Amino acid sequence: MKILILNGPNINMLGIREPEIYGKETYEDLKKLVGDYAASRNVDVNFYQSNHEGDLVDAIQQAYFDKTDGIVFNPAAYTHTSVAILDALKSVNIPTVEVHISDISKRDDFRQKSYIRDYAICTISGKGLLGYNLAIDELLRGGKE
Ligand code: CA2
Repeated sequence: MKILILNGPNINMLGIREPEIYGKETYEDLKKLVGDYAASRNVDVNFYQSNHEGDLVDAIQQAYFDKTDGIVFNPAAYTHTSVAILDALKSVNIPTVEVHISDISKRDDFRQKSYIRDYAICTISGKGLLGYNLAIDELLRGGKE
């Protein structure tokens, strides 16, 4: 099974600021944690992070041409704003799990809206970096191994 681990704006800043919300681990730590877990589950993972909405749209479209089986996606702030990203997901129709490191249900009002939630097969929020591994499990349960 081939999974894209896709992260939106500022996720590359993990561990650098706001550790009380997002923890002390860095984006490199995240890649190691998820990469090791994926290997243990015999899953082939690709990581991509961008601070740019259009680049995330391009990555979603590329996942279709690469015959990617599933997407683990933390759209970060674009969760709450981006119809373009929702449309890209709909256009490729690849099973997608929405992940948030923090529990967005307990945060600001503007974080309560998710354009991705209704499209995603499920949303994992507030489980820290472990949420990405739980998302892989969800895709393995729902997708082909
Ligand atoms: O909890 C999450 O994973 C979020 O998707 C993170 C986004 C936020 O806009 C969403 O509402 C919830 C923000 C990512 C910013 O990451 C930072 C990392 C270090 C320092 C500052 C921001």
